Amino acid sequence: PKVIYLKDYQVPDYLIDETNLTFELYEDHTLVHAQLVMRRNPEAGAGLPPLVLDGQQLELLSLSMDDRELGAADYQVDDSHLSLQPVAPTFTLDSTVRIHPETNTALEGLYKSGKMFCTQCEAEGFRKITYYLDRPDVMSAFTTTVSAEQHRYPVLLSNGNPVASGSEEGGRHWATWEDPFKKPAYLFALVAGDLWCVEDSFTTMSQREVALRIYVEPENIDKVQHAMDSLKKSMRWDEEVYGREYDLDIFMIVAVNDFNMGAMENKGLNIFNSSCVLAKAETATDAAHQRVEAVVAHEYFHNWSGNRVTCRDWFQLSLKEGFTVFRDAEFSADMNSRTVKRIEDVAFLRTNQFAEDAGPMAHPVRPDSFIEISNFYTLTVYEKGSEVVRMIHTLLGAEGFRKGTDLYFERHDGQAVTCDDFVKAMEDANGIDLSQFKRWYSQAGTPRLSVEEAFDAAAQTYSLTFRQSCPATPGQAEKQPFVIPVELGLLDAAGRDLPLRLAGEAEAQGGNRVLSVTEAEQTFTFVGIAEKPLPSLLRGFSAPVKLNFPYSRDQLMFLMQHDSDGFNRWEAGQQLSVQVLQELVGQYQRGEALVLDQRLVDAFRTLLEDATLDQAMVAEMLSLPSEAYLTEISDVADVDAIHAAREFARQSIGQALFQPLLARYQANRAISRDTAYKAEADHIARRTLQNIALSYLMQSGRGEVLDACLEQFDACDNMTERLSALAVLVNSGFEREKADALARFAEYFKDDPLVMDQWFSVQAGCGLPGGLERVKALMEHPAFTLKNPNKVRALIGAFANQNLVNFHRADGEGYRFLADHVITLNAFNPQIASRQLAPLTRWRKYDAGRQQLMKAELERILASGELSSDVFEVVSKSLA
Ligand code: HT7
Ligand code: ZN
Repeated sequence: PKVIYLKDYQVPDYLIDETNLTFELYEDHTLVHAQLVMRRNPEAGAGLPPLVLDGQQLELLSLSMDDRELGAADYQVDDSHLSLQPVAPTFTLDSTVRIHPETNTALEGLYKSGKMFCTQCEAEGFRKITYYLDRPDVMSAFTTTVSAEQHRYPVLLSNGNPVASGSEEGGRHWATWEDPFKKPAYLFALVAGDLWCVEDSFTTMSQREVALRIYVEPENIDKVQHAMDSLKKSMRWDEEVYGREYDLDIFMIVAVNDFNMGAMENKGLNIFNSSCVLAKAETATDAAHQRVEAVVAHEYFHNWSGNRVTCRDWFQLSLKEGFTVFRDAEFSADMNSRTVKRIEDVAFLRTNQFAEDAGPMAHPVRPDSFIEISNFYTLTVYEKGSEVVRMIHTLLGAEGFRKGTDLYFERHDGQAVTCDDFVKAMEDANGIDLSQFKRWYSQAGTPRLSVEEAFDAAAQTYSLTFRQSCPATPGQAEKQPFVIPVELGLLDAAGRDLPLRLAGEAEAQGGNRVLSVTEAEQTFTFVGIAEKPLPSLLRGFSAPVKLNFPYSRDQLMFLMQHDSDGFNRWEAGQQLSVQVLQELVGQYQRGEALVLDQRLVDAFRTLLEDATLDQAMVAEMLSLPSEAYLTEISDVADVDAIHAAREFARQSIGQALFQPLLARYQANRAISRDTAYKAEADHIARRTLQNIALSYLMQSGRGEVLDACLEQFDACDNMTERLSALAVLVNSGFEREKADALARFAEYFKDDPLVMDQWFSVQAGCGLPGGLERVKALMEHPAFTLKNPNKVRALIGAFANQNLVNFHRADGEGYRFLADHVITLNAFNPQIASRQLAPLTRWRKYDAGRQQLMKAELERILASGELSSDVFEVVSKSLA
């Protein structure tokens, strides 16, 4: 397979001003007629080079240029291109191709999900629909006509505004849609199906009425209101916070069951994985409700950050994705608890993106090369990309950042641009130089930041010396220093923030400030500090780095109680837990009896007994770091020791704090019992704490807790409580009750695929012995199919990513199981196959025996026959 390099970028030779498409949808094929109004790109130089159009899996039926039919001698076709020689600088090209959506299992291009036709064109799916210049810097005005059998497909949708419709002979009908905004082909969408819709409207800030429609299959019509509410909140928020108004007369969302990712921001016609749009109390958890809110917002925000201003090429993917993730994170922070949202995002980033940064697929936020672009929809491009935008926000402040985004949108509306253009707008709007900062876009790897303190009582100075470094990553041995914004405070003995004055400054500038660390080693000296303070560093996780400061456990307990920054209160608790758990890991490895540091128990007791604390924060702080995070921070991860240590800590805490946990549980469950479900922050906080308490209590194995758990399982009115109770049972030793609950749950929800996904996941994540056998048995369940990506993620993905102790069993059977399924999936859905590979790529983290076994499976995949470029790229880079 060919490697594509950023340095080879060239402007397109030709442009497409107008794209007129007609789709004739049939059960055994589809005909696509494309009329492309084209011209030579004036920026590309003189002469008329050959026109090379992208096209894959297309059967060319006819081709004409300016109404002159072309014969086989006039063009060349191979499996990915159609080439021909234009004779004039402007011309119209007409083509007709036959395609087969009914057999398209890769879910890219035009395909069928159940009974409905739908599309997924990002990144390079449009070339499976018709011959085209399928690259994001070719932007065109699309008119689309869809024709299909009326009875089976009463709803016919495409981008833009509806302009005409009618009936045809033979029970068929048609509809024409016109999108006035020029767009790249990756934003094209088409849907045809028997769909119902919930309709609403939104009045924009300039008083225009926009029709809002969410289309779903009829059985899901009662699960749409939460998404509609989320959409309206998103539209208002983007007006208020960014001054961005929606532009078409109609905005549509369609839910489909078979979808490779979460959702897609096609202009005016967003297509969603049903898991990211459907939610009601009885079937979706709090987390699912929050995910729907976040994904609806994310896709809506793309209308400006992605659609109106798009990417010049796919190396710039983070231009739209990093920025839009930052926008959706801020939206969620404003709609819910800001601190909790930040805690969740940072925990996710540190566990998963840091692992990617430390592995064989490590790449910069703006990659330099790729084989298959689908492999670069990564945590680095999305999540780290968002952190990079957040750092710009931190450095410029909210006002400066808004000036920068205003300039960016104004300057580049209707253009396809680069990450450099984004940063330039920030620079120009604020009169600053971000050239060193841009290393965040080009250098891969997670920087280490170690901090040393020095207190001089006589001089009343306190110095912090920062040393930064960044490990080598594939293709990048040496790294230059980053600009690292470090938000910090200094706490006095009473836990108050001291006024902060740096040497040379006339006066103190508050008790919280941002230092810019720009050198490999750099010292900052604070003056007027009478007593040695305790530093609170990297508040709010102000930069995506691994911070190292030698806190004692007592200091961490102090920060847990007193830090004015909520995020750092949580962070202190996490660091304390990590120290304690690592001590237990050591004891386990040495064959010693495990002894839990009582300070952790005391800290948790204080949290539980203080009724004034925010319940959401208490819930976060009572959650121990995950096994995956403990793995990420280990040099060589001992899966068994980590599992044993964490389980022991959970049991000890459950026993030692039985009474306060029970009190919290009972109080919260009583309120839940008497209150109708709402997916609002205070309700969610109450249920989260209730369910964490329940999971600790269940460690005791006491009958009274089992009764409480069963009562919750049976009597609750919502999926959050029901699924938590089920998860706790599944992870317990109450075999009879577990089997009974699982069976009753499956019987009741067997017709709801999204609920069955949760049923699969809960069992796939169970760390009790025998996990692989349970997962293999579940693959035989009638509700399971490898053809549906949600099912693959729910069972295989959950097992390999969340059930580490079973996946990494020492005989390598977990690895063999995953490799077998990657090989199977490779044949019909390469994107999903490639994404499942991630756990195997992390082989360097494990002991020599497991390394051998994991590499052997990667080699077996490589030798298994015809590999897609998706799977080939990940496997070959992992073994390099
Ligand atoms: N921009 C969308 C990306 C996406 C995608 C990429 C590759 C293959 C399938 C896909 N489905 C959606 C989603 C987003 O970030 O908003
Ligand atoms: Zn996105």
